Amino acid sequence: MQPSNFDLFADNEPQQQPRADQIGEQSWVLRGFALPVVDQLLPALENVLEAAPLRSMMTPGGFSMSVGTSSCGALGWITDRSGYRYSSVDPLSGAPWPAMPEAFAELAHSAATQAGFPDFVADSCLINRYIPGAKMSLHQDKDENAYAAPIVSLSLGLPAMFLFGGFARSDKTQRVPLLHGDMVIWGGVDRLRFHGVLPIKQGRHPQLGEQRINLTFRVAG
Ligand code: MD3
Ligand code: FE
Repeated sequence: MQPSNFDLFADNEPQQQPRADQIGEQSWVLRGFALPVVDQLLPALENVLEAAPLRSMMTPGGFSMSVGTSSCGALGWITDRSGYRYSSVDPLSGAPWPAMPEAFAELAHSAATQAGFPDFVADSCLINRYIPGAKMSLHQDKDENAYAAPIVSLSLGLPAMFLFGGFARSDKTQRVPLLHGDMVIWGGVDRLRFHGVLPIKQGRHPQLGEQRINLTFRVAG
Protein backbone atom coordinates (compact mmCIF):
# COMPACT_ATOMS: atom_id res chain seq x y z
CA MET A 1 0.00 0.00 0.00
CA GLN A 2 1.23 3.51 -0.84
CA PRO A 3 1.67 6.02 1.97
CA SER A 4 -1.25 8.40 2.03
CA ASN A 5 -0.79 12.09 1.33
CA PHE A 6 -1.06 14.58 4.09
CA ASP A 7 -3.58 17.35 4.04
CA LEU A 8 -3.67 18.21 7.70
CA PHE A 9 -4.53 21.82 6.99
CA ALA A 10 -6.89 21.12 4.10
CA ASP A 11 -9.90 22.00 6.21
CA ASN A 12 -9.96 24.56 8.96
CA GLU A 13 -12.04 22.40 11.27
CA PRO A 14 -10.41 21.72 14.61
CA GLN A 15 -9.69 18.00 14.98
CA GLN A 16 -12.33 16.79 17.43
CA GLN A 17 -12.00 13.08 16.81
CA PRO A 18 -8.71 11.26 17.18
CA ARG A 19 -7.58 10.48 13.67
CA ALA A 20 -5.12 7.92 12.35
CA ASP A 21 -3.04 8.83 9.30
CA GLN A 22 -1.06 6.09 7.62
CA ILE A 23 2.36 7.35 6.52
CA GLY A 24 3.96 4.03 5.62
CA GLU A 25 3.07 0.39 5.24
CA GLN A 26 3.35 -0.10 9.01
CA SER A 27 3.53 3.48 10.27
CA TRP A 28 0.75 5.57 11.71
CA VAL A 29 0.24 9.06 13.09
CA LEU A 30 -2.39 9.16 15.82
CA ARG A 31 -3.45 12.81 15.79
CA GLY A 32 -3.93 14.28 19.25
CA PHE A 33 -3.82 10.83 20.83
CA ALA A 34 -2.02 12.03 23.99
CA LEU A 35 -4.02 15.22 24.55
CA PRO A 36 -6.32 13.73 27.21
CA VAL A 37 -3.31 12.74 29.38
CA VAL A 38 -0.82 15.55 28.73
CA ASP A 39 -1.55 17.09 32.12
CA GLN A 40 -0.45 13.85 33.80
CA LEU A 41 2.63 13.49 31.59
CA LEU A 42 4.16 16.91 32.20
CA PRO A 43 4.75 16.64 35.96
CA ALA A 44 6.16 13.12 35.45
CA LEU A 45 8.49 14.49 32.78
CA GLU A 46 9.61 17.26 35.13
CA ASN A 47 10.52 14.68 37.78
CA VAL A 48 12.54 12.65 35.30
CA LEU A 49 14.45 15.70 34.11
CA GLU A 50 15.22 16.74 37.66
CA ALA A 51 17.01 13.42 38.20
CA ALA A 52 18.52 13.19 34.71
CA PRO A 53 18.83 16.69 33.21
CA LEU A 54 18.83 17.35 29.49
CA ARG A 55 22.29 17.67 28.05
CA SER A 56 23.80 18.34 24.65
CA MET A 57 25.62 15.14 23.70
CA MET A 58 28.62 14.76 21.45
CA THR A 59 28.34 12.70 18.27
CA PRO A 60 31.10 10.17 17.51
CA GLY A 61 32.29 12.64 14.86
CA GLY A 62 32.87 15.31 17.52
CA PHE A 63 29.85 17.55 16.89
CA SER A 64 27.65 18.79 19.68
CA MET A 65 23.98 17.88 19.05
CA SER A 66 21.58 20.83 18.68
CA VAL A 67 18.98 18.71 20.48
CA GLY A 68 19.16 18.27 24.26
CA THR A 69 18.67 14.66 25.37
CA SER A 70 17.99 12.55 28.42
CA SER A 71 16.31 9.19 29.08
CA CYS A 72 14.24 7.18 31.49
CA GLY A 73 13.58 3.47 31.77
CA ALA A 74 16.01 0.56 32.09
CA LEU A 75 18.13 1.74 29.18
CA GLY A 76 19.04 5.19 27.90
CA TRP A 77 20.48 6.14 24.54
CA ILE A 78 23.83 7.89 24.72
CA THR A 79 26.50 9.11 22.36
CA ASP A 80 30.06 10.25 22.86
CA ARG A 81 33.37 10.08 20.98
CA SER A 82 33.32 6.27 21.23
CA GLY A 83 29.95 5.85 19.51
CA TYR A 84 26.18 5.56 19.82
CA ARG A 85 24.78 2.98 22.24
CA TYR A 86 22.35 2.20 25.05
CA SER A 87 23.48 2.32 28.66
CA SER A 88 21.80 1.35 31.94
CA VAL A 89 23.44 4.28 33.72
CA ASP A 90 23.33 7.99 33.08
CA PRO A 91 26.95 8.97 32.34
CA LEU A 92 26.31 12.39 33.90
CA SER A 93 25.43 10.99 37.35
CA GLY A 94 26.81 7.46 37.18
CA ALA A 95 23.42 6.31 38.50
CA PRO A 96 20.69 4.27 36.76
CA TRP A 97 18.29 6.29 34.61
CA PRO A 98 15.08 7.34 36.36
CA ALA A 99 12.32 4.73 36.15
CA MET A 100 9.83 5.08 33.33
CA PRO A 101 6.75 6.83 34.77
CA GLU A 102 3.65 4.65 34.71
CA ALA A 103 1.77 7.28 32.69
CA PHE A 104 4.48 7.12 29.96
CA ALA A 105 4.45 3.32 29.76
CA GLU A 106 0.67 3.15 29.60
CA LEU A 107 0.41 5.77 26.89
CA ALA A 108 3.09 4.13 24.73
CA HIS A 109 1.46 0.74 25.12
CA SER A 110 -1.99 1.98 24.20
CA ALA A 111 -0.70 3.87 21.14
CA ALA A 112 1.22 0.80 19.96
CA THR A 113 -1.84 -1.39 20.46
CA GLN A 114 -3.92 1.04 18.42
CA ALA A 115 -1.41 0.68 15.57
CA GLY A 116 -1.42 -3.11 15.64
CA PHE A 117 1.48 -3.84 18.03
CA PRO A 118 -0.27 -5.08 21.19
CA ASP A 119 2.86 -6.71 22.67
CA PHE A 120 4.86 -3.48 22.89
CA VAL A 121 6.60 -3.00 26.24
CA ALA A 122 9.21 -0.24 26.10
CA ASP A 123 12.39 -0.52 28.16
CA SER A 124 13.68 2.88 27.06
CA CYS A 125 12.28 6.37 26.65
CA LEU A 126 14.53 8.88 24.93
CA ILE A 127 13.71 12.52 25.60
CA ASN A 128 14.68 14.99 22.90
CA ARG A 129 14.34 18.72 23.46
CA TYR A 130 14.39 21.08 20.48
CA ILE A 131 14.67 24.83 20.82
CA PRO A 132 13.87 26.94 17.74
CA GLY A 133 16.55 26.26 15.12
CA ALA A 134 17.38 22.80 16.48
CA LYS A 135 17.03 19.92 14.01
CA MET A 136 17.81 16.27 13.51
CA SER A 137 19.57 15.26 10.32
CA LEU A 138 18.43 12.24 8.30
CA HIS A 139 19.48 9.02 10.02
CA GLN A 140 18.40 5.45 10.75
CA ASP A 141 17.81 4.08 14.26
CA LYS A 142 20.05 1.03 14.38
CA ASP A 143 21.29 0.94 17.95
CA GLU A 144 18.47 -1.21 19.33
CA ASN A 145 18.91 -4.96 19.66
CA ALA A 146 15.43 -5.78 18.39
CA TYR A 147 14.07 -4.34 15.15
CA ALA A 148 10.90 -6.44 15.47
CA ALA A 149 9.42 -3.99 17.97
CA PRO A 150 8.09 -0.67 16.71
CA ILE A 151 9.22 2.74 17.91
CA VAL A 152 6.53 4.94 19.44
CA SER A 153 6.93 8.70 19.63
CA LEU A 154 5.08 11.53 21.32
CA SER A 155 5.39 15.16 20.20
CA LEU A 156 4.87 17.95 22.73
CA GLY A 157 5.08 21.72 22.41
CA LEU A 158 6.08 23.55 19.23
CA PRO A 159 5.20 21.94 15.89
CA ALA A 160 7.80 20.09 13.83
CA MET A 161 8.14 19.01 10.24
CA PHE A 162 9.17 15.36 10.34
CA LEU A 163 10.98 13.91 7.32
CA PHE A 164 10.19 10.31 6.48
CA GLY A 165 12.51 8.81 3.89
CA GLY A 166 13.30 5.45 2.41
CA PHE A 167 16.02 2.90 2.95
CA ALA A 168 18.81 4.93 1.35
CA ARG A 169 19.77 8.40 2.55
CA SER A 170 19.20 9.75 -0.96
CA ASP A 171 15.62 8.41 -1.25
CA LYS A 172 12.86 10.95 -1.57
CA THR A 173 11.37 12.07 1.77
CA GLN A 174 7.78 12.85 2.66
CA ARG A 175 7.07 15.70 5.07
CA VAL A 176 4.82 14.98 8.01
CA PRO A 177 3.76 17.84 10.30
CA LEU A 178 3.76 16.78 13.95
CA LEU A 179 1.79 18.77 16.51
CA HIS A 180 1.46 18.81 20.29
CA GLY A 181 -0.16 15.54 21.41
CA ASP A 182 0.45 13.63 18.18
CA MET A 183 1.84 10.12 18.45
CA VAL A 184 3.62 8.19 15.72
CA ILE A 185 4.24 4.47 15.58
CA TRP A 186 6.87 3.08 13.22
CA GLY A 187 7.09 -0.66 12.90
CA GLY A 188 7.89 -3.66 10.76
CA VAL A 189 9.13 -2.85 7.31
CA ASP A 190 9.31 0.89 8.09
CA ARG A 191 11.51 0.47 11.14
CA LEU A 192 14.79 1.13 9.33
CA ARG A 193 13.69 4.00 7.13
CA PHE A 194 15.73 7.19 7.16
CA HIS A 195 14.10 10.02 9.06
CA GLY A 196 14.84 13.45 10.49
CA VAL A 197 13.36 16.71 11.73
CA LEU A 198 13.62 20.10 9.96
CA PRO A 199 14.80 23.05 12.07
CA ILE A 200 12.07 24.00 14.54
CA LYS A 201 10.49 27.39 13.80
CA GLN A 202 10.34 30.21 16.33
CA GLY A 203 7.18 30.20 18.38
CA ARG A 204 5.65 29.81 21.78
CA HIS A 205 3.46 26.94 22.82
CA PRO A 206 0.90 27.80 25.52
CA GLN A 207 1.92 24.87 27.77
CA LEU A 208 5.53 24.12 26.80
CA GLY A 209 6.81 27.58 25.84
CA GLU A 210 9.58 27.99 23.26
CA GLN A 211 10.46 24.35 22.78
CA ARG A 212 9.46 21.02 21.32
CA ILE A 213 9.88 17.88 23.36
CA ASN A 214 9.78 14.49 21.71
CA LEU A 215 9.61 11.24 23.63
CA THR A 216 10.54 8.04 21.81
CA PHE A 217 9.66 4.73 23.38
CA ARG A 218 11.76 1.77 22.32
CA VAL A 219 12.58 -1.83 23.03
CA ALA A 220 16.31 -1.32 23.17
CA GLY A 221 17.60 -4.33 25.09
C1 MD3 B 1 11.04 6.78 11.98
N1 MD3 B 1 13.70 11.54 16.90
O1 MD3 B 1 15.43 10.24 18.50
S1 MD3 B 1 10.59 10.77 16.26
C2 MD3 B 1 15.41 9.90 17.30
O2 MD3 B 1 11.20 13.95 16.65
C3 MD3 B 1 14.52 10.63 16.37
O3 MD3 B 1 12.85 13.73 18.01
C4 MD3 B 1 12.83 12.36 16.12
O4 MD3 B 1 14.57 10.39 15.22
C5 MD3 B 1 12.23 13.41 16.99
O5 MD3 B 1 16.08 8.97 16.84
C6 MD3 B 1 11.81 11.62 15.34
C7 MD3 B 1 11.20 9.19 16.40
C8 MD3 B 1 11.51 8.17 15.38
C9 MD3 B 1 12.27 7.19 15.89
C10 MD3 B 1 12.61 6.11 15.15
C11 MD3 B 1 12.19 5.96 13.85
C12 MD3 B 1 11.10 8.06 14.09
C13 MD3 B 1 11.43 6.95 13.30
C14 MD3 B 1 12.53 4.82 13.10
C15 MD3 B 1 12.13 4.68 11.82
C16 MD3 B 1 11.38 5.66 11.25
FE1 FE C 1 15.68 8.50 14.91
